[in-house]
Amino acid sequence: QRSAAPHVALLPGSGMGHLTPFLRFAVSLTSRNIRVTIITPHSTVSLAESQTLSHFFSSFPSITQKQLRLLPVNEASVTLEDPFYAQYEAIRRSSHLLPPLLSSLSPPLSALVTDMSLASTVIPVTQALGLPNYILFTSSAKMLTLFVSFHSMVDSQATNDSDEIQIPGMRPIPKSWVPPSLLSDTYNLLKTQIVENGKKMIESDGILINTFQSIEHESLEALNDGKVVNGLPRVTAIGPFHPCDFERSRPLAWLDDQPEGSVVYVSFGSRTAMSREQIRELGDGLVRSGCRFLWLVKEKKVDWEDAAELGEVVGEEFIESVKGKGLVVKDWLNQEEIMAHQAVGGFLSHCGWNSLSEAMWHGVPVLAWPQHGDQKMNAYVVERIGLGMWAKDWDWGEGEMVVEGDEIGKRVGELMGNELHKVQAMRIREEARKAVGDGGSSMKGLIELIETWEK
Ligand code: BUP
Repeated sequence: QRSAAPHVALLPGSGMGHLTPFLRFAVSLTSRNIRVTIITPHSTVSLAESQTLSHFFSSFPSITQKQLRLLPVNEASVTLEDPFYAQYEAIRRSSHLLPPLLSSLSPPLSALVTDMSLASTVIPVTQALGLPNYILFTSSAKMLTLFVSFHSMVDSQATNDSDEIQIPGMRPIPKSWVPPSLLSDTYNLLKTQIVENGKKMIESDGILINTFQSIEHESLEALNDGKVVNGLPRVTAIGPFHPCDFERSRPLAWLDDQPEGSVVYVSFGSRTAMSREQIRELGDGLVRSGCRFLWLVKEKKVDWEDAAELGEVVGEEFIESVKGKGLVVKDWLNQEEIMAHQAVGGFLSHCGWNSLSEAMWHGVPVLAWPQHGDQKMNAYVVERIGLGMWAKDWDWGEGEMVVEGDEIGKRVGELMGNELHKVQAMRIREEARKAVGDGGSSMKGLIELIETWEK
C-alpha cells in the first residue's frame, strides 16, 4: 500500500566535490515529487560551500534545510590535518545531535542518504532509529572497488613489497595509484576514515553512485556480483547527475570571443593547493602549447586562505604577455557553464569525479593530471573509455616532482590536436544523456530506488 510522497533526508560530506552531487541529486528527487530535507553541517569548511548553499536554498524553496551545528574540535592531531577530512571527524563527534534532529523531521523519513565518508558515523544512528540508510558514493565505481575492500588488505598492502594492489575480483592496480597516505605505516585521518567507512558500508541498505553503466560496467558488475566484497548491498548507478541552474554564475564574455573548440580549460578543483613553482611552470607550459587557455589558479586548499593577488602568484608580466590568448583567474567560476561553452575544446583536469562527469556530460576531452586522493583511479577511467589521455609519468600534484613547462606544453598541444578523443568524447556525451533519459540504465536505477522508498 502506498503512502504519501516519501520524505528523504540527505547528509552531504565536506568540500564542493561532495556537496555538489548531493545538491544535484536533491534536485532530481524533488522533480520526481520526493520531499527532500538537506542536513547541512555548520560551519562549512570553505566559503564556496556556504555561498552555494545559500544560493541553492533560495533557488529551491521547497527543499528544507536543517543545520547540524558542529561542536568544536580543538586537538592539534585533528586540526593540523586536511580541514576537509577534519570536518568528518567533527561530524562524528557531533553525531549524538543526529537522532533528535532526524526524529523531529515531519513527515517521518523514508530514508537517510549519507556521504560515503560518514558511513561509520551515521549507520549506527540510523540502525538505532530503524531508518533505512543509503550511501551516496561521489566518486567513480573504480574507486568504490578500492574503498570497500581496502580495510581487508590494509595491513598486508602497506607492508608488502609488491608494487601492485589486488582488489578482489579486479585486475591488480599499481600501488602508485593509491594515495600515499593510505599506504603509510601510521594511521592518519584519511586512512582511518577509508578503513572505517569502507568496512561499515556493508551494513547500509544500498549504495548509490554518480556513474553510469556504459562507462563503468566492469567495476559495477564486480561490485554487484559480490566479487569485490561478499554481501555488499546493491550498488545502483544513477549518474551522471545533471548540472542544474542554481550554480553561481559569472559572465564569460572572454570565452564568447574565442573560436569554437580552441580553448583549453585548466582547473584542479576546489581543494588542490599547487606550489608556486609548479604554477609558474604550468603557465610556461600553457604558453608553449600555443593554445588559447582559461586557467583557474589556486594556491591553497581552502578558498578563504587563498589571499595572494593573482599577479603575485603567476607574475604581472605573465598576465600582460598572454592577454588575448589566455585568461587567468583566481575566483570561483561556473565550471559547468565553461564546459558547455562552444569555445572550450579540452580540459586539463585533476580528475575530481564531478569535473569528469561534467566533461562527459558536455563531451569535452580531458588531459588527466591527478593531484591527490581518488584521482588516479578516476584518471584510469578517462584513459580506458577514451575520454582523453593521462600523463601517467607526472607525479601526484602533492608530490615532490615539479613537471616542467616544456612537457606540459607538449601534452596540452597533443590533447587539443587529438581528433579521436574529440569523437569519443561526443560519443560519451550521448551515452551519458541516454543513461539518465527515459528508459536509460541510470533512470531505471533511480525509479527502482524511489519505488523502494514508496513502499
Ligand atoms: Br574550483 C571550481 N567552479 O571554480 P570535483 C569548481 N567548481 O563550478 P574537487 C566550479 O566544483 P573532490 C570552480 O564544476 C565541480 O562540480 C566543479 O568537484 C565545481 O573536484 C566541483 O571535480 C568540484 O569532484 O573535489 O573540488 O577536488 O576532491 O571531492 O573530488
